[in-house]
Amino acid sequence: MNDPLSTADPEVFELCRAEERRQAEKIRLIPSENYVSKAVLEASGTVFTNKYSEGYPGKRYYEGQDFVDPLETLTIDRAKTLFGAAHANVQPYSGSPANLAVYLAFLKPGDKVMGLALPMGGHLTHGWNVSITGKFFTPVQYGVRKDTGRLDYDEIRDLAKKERPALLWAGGTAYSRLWDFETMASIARDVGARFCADIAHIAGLVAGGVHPSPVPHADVVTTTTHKTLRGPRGGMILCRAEHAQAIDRAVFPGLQGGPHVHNTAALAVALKEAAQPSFKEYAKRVVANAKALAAELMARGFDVVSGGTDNHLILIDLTNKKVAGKVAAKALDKAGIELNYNSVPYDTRKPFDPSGIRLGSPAVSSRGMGEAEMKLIAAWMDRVVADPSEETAAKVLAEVREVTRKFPAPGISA
Ligand code: DSN
Repeated sequence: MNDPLSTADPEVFELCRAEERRQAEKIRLIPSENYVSKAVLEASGTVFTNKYSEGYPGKRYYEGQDFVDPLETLTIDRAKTLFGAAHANVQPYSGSPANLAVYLAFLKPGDKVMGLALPMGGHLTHGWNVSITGKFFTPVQYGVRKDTGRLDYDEIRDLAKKERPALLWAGGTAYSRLWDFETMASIARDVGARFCADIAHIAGLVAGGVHPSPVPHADVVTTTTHKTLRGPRGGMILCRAEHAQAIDRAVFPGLQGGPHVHNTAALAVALKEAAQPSFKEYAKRVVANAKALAAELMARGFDVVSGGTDNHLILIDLTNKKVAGKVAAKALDKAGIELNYNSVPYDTRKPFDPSGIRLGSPAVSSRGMGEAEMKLIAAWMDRVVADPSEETAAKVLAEVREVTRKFPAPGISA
């Protein structure tokens, strides 16, 4: 029972080592991914994984919470301070369960929910039809404008007035512009809806002060903890004091059993890191890098949706390049550049074979890459998209390796 992993299970050990090498060698551009610090990794691999802690600090259903209670309380306090929130629940297993807790807290089955449509850059759990949230509730979906690729708040207001949803979502997974949370809150107020901002993608930018915060405006704010926030896999809910009890009851016992306490430990560490001045610098670098990369790509004729980015994310329609998103993503992966194929607004192709690719700067910025490297990345992408052959991919891969060697990946000693 005390053998190290390399002896106890060489097969799994080797897969872990190989994944470490892969993450160190690649240019990782999937905008929802990052590198956590060594300290966050260490905290997530602790004996807290052995502990059951159903309930909340001071009110548990199992004994032995001597160190879990202070840990969860510390994590809650750090989350509240970092985001200026009245209440925090740090138990959701991830973003989707956090969002489901919002439904359970405020809605009855069949109630109307309004969110940004998935193909327009939204998230499954904001009422998309294949999700439980689109099946058990009545979805109304808004989009982005075809001519600008941006939200039109007047259109959203008109739709909300017509449909009168019980819950209005802001937030998405492929929207590269700032959210006007104040206006979204006023729309919700006008129609008597609860307003929830899902900041999974931009939580680190909000914490770092480079994206406006929804906390003063929203009833509830949900997030994952592992994207720009650079914490462990998990979710978190922030809310007004008046909603604290409803949210806590929805998470436990409404949806979940025991929290994953080892992840709570890692989240506490990540929240401490995100409160440091260096994290503000990181958040600024993320946005500066995304803007630089988008500008370089546009200069090379790439059709960046909405004409640029305000955050960490870039969505590209490859129709003018005459390459499908999946073909480009697979060729780029062979070239050591990892991103994902993605639908673009008003896509005429299917979601599993769409017209676009989605990329972003959180992980490369964590490695300390800057605008010079963004120029290189744009040039490599241009070469591979122009010629998605094995030969070009191999040539680019050799150059990618040269550069990744100079920027050690956080948390990885290999
Ligand atoms: N899977 C996440 C993303 O990549 O954006 C959203 O849940």
